[in-house]
Amino acid sequence: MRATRHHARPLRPVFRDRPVFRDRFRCWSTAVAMLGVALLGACGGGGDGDGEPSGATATAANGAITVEAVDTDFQVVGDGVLGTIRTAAGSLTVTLVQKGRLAHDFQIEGQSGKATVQGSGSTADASWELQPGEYSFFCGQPGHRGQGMEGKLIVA
Ligand SMILES: [Cu+2]
Repeated sequence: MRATRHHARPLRPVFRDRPVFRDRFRCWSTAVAMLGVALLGACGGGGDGDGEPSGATATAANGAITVEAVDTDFQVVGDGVLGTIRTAAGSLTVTLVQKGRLAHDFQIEGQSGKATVQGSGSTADASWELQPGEYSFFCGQPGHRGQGMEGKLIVA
């Protein structure tokens, strides 16, 4: 039975003498450091209020970002609930990856177009041309947004 998606990960390098594991650890620790920066960024706004989504902030690189759809959240690839996406004005392409069992989509409030995934492991993408501003992103499947499949999109 593989009922959970928990991965036990070592907290510190235990295979210092073995290059393969050392490299793997370095990669992993870089990811953790990046997530830490993202979390700091999410908290660094100075308490600007109630509308703040919980979860990590992820920045789209070169107008593209990959988002995982888990059944009750959007997540940053690798780990963590996605709360906020930051991107530069212009084109944004979101690749949605199905990591759950229910159908999911990714939409931006007030913008047409969406990426929809169905079967396990499927991917879909959609692109938008965005002016600077704050938007909301969400899953439009019935009930999903209310369960937490939403976040903020900051276009600067
Ligand atoms: Cu959904």
